[in-house]
Amino acid sequence: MDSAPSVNPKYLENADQTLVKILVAGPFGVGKTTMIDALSETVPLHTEETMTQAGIGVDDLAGVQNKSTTTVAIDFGRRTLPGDLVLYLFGTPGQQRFKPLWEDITRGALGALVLVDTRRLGDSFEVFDMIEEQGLRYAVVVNTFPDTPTYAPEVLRDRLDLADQTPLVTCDARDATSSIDALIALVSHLITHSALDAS
Ligand SMILES: Nc1nc2c(ncn2[C@@H]2O[C@H](COP(=O)(O)OP(=O)(O)OP(=O)(O)O)[C@@H](O)[C@H]2O)c(=O)[nH]1
Ligand SMILES: [Mg+2]
Repeated sequence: MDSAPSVNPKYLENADQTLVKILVAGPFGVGKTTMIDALSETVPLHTEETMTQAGIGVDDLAGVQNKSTTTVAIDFGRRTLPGDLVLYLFGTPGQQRFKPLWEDITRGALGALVLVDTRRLGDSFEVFDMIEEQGLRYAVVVNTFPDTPTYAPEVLRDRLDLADQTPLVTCDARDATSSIDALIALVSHLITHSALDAS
């Protein structure tokens, strides 16, 4: 009697993929949730809550007046890059009051995209401190808004005190192609400077 080939349903086939956790960080309203929406090939997970009058004087909406919600826990998405590199994207909340959560979300990440808004550069310093305390490699992504002032890269590097090898790119977080370029800048940096082997 013929018997069916034995298949053990308990195990999945070995997929030849490299799985990497990437952080998307930055201060309040800089475009983290927007970028994960643009990048994710799966339906992203968001934890948005409506901003109420209680936030007036606490969460500064200057420059992002149309913003009506804020992330209160995490954003999550997934993006596969050529070479079967699967990036799990974890977005943090923006406000400094969530700092303990930033540190929790950061655990196990290989690198970070740090979004900055050049209209409010000072808001980014606390995020940079946290990323550097955690020893994460990162790329800096300037998310451009209509009234974003333009700085020469060397001026911006100086203002943000960036190391020479840290990638500095400009993007529109609403645009997938632009956001993927930022992600590739980070991944190239990680491949050059860390154990990540995408081959
Ligand atoms: N013009 C322009 N608007 C943007 C861009 N990225 C985001 N926005 C808008 O800016 C606002 C802020 O975007 P969010 O993605 O919520 O920012 P966030 O960093 O996730 O904010 P928090 O989670 O509250 O810290 C939203 O109203 C977006 O529609 C951009 O590249 N250009
Ligand atoms: Mg958000």
